[in-house]
Amino acid sequence: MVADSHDTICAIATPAGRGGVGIVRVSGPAASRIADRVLGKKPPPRMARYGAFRDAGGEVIDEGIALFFPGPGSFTGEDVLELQAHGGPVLLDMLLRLCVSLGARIAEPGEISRRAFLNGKLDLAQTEAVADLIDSATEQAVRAAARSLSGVFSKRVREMLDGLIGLRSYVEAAIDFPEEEVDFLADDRLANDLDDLLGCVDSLLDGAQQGRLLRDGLTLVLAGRPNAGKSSLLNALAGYDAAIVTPVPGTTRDLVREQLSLDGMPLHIVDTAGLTESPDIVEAEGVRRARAQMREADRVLLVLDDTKPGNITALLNELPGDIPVTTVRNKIDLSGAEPGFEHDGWGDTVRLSATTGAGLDALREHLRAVAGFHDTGEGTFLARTRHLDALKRAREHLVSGKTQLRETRSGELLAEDLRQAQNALGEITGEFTSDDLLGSIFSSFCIGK
Ligand SMILES: Nc1nc2c(ncn2[C@@H]2O[C@H](COP(=O)(O)OP(=O)(O)OP(=O)(O)O)[C@@H](O)[C@H]2O)c(=O)[nH]1
Ligand SMILES: [Mg+2]
Repeated sequence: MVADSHDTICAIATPAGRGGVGIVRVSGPAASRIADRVLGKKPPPRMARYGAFRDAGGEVIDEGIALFFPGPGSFTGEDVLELQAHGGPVLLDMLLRLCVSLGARIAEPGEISRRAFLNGKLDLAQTEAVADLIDSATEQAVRAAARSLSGVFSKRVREMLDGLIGLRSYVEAAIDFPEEEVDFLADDRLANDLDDLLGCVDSLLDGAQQGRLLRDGLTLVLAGRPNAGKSSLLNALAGYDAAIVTPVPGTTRDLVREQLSLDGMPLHIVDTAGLTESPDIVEAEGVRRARAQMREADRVLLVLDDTKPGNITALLNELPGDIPVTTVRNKIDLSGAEPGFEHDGWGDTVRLSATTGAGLDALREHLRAVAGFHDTGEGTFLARTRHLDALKRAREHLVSGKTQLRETRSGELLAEDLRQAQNALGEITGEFTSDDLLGSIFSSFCIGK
C-alpha cells in the first residue's frame, strides 16, 4: 500500500511554546528540494549537519541541525527532512511558512503517522501506540505503550490471524470436496485448533484489558446521603484535602474531581453532593449533577455512615441500575465494626474509617480486584477500547464456530465464523479498517504526530 497523496506535508513536531530546540518536520517528494533551498545543500542521508537555515531571499533565519532521511527508510516511508532549530514559536512559524512557500502544505492532525501507516511502516495498533506513548500518564503505561509500539501486541494478533487463515483454508478446502466433509468435521484437529485459538484470544484479551485500564483507568463516583463522609473518603484516598469537609450536611454541591493512581492505574474519582430531597435550588442542582455523573461511572461507591446507615434498599434504588456498586460503610471508628471487605447481602461491602484510615487498604485491594488489575508484566500492551471490542468479537465468532462444529456440523457456517473472526482481528492491525475509522483514529492525534 502506498500513501494516496503525493504532496508534501510539514508540521512543527515539538510542543507549542518556547524551548531550547524546536523541530520542523517535512515529509514527501518535495522534502529533498526544500532541503537544498533552505540549507544550500541537502545533508547526506541520516547524517546530522549543522548549518544556516535561509529564507527565500538568502537571509539567515536561524542556525541548527538538519537531518535528511530518504524514503523508504524514514518514519513515514517518504523522504523526510527534519530541521532542528531553536524553539521559539515565531521562529518555528517562519520556518514552517518557508517550507510552505517552497511547495509543502501544513499537515493535518495525525497525518504524519497516517502516512507511516499507509506506507506500511507501522500497523494501526503500533501507530496508536505512538500516540498513547506520548499521552501516557504513568510509568507502567509508558512501558506498556512501548511494548505495543515495538509490535509485541501486533505480532500476537498476526500469529492468531495466521492460525485462523490456516484453519479457514482447511475448512474451505474440505467444503469443496463434500465427500470428505463428514470425516473432516469429526476430526479432532479442528476442535483442538479452535480451542488453541480461543486460548490465545483469552490471553490477549487479558493483556489488553489491563492495558486499557492503564490507559483510561477506572472512573469511580462517590455517592450517598449528606454527611456520610464522601468528601472525607476522597481526601483519605487522595492523601490531601481535595474537597471541603464540615459537619454541616450539604457541604459538597459541585462535583469534585481528583485523578489518583492505584499501582499505575489511573483512578478518576468524583465526589458528589449528598442525595437528598432538598428545596434549596443549589443543593438540588448538585444532586442532579451527582445522578448524571453516576451514569458515567465504571462503579459507584455508595458511602454510608455505619452508625446510622438508614434505609439502604431505598438508597440503592436511587442509583442507576446497570452500574456496579460497592457499599462503603464509613465511620467504623464510631460504630466499632471491624475494617475489611465482605460480600454480604448488599453485595460488595467495605467497612472503613475515612478519619483513621482503617480499612482503606481493603478498599484499594477490592478496587484492584474489580478492575481485574493484576501486576503488569510482559503480557500487558497499552490497548484501546477499540482493540478490546475487536478481540471480543473475534472470541464470539470462535465460540460460535465451535458450536457449529459440535452441534450443526456445518462446514459452511464454521467457515463463515472463521472469516468473521479474521475480519475482527484484522481491524486491530488495520488490515480491514474502513476509511471512516481511520479518519476518526488519526484526527485524535495532535499536529506533528
Ligand atoms: N468519626 C468519623 N467522622 C467522620 C468520618 N468520615 C467523615 N466524618 C465526619 O463526618 C462529617 C461529614 O463528612 P463529609 O466528608 O463532609 O461528608 P459528605 O458525605 O461529603 O457530606 P456532604 O458533602 O454534605 O454530602 C464531617 O464532620 C467529618 O469529619 C469517619 O470515618 N469517622
Ligand atoms: Mg461532601
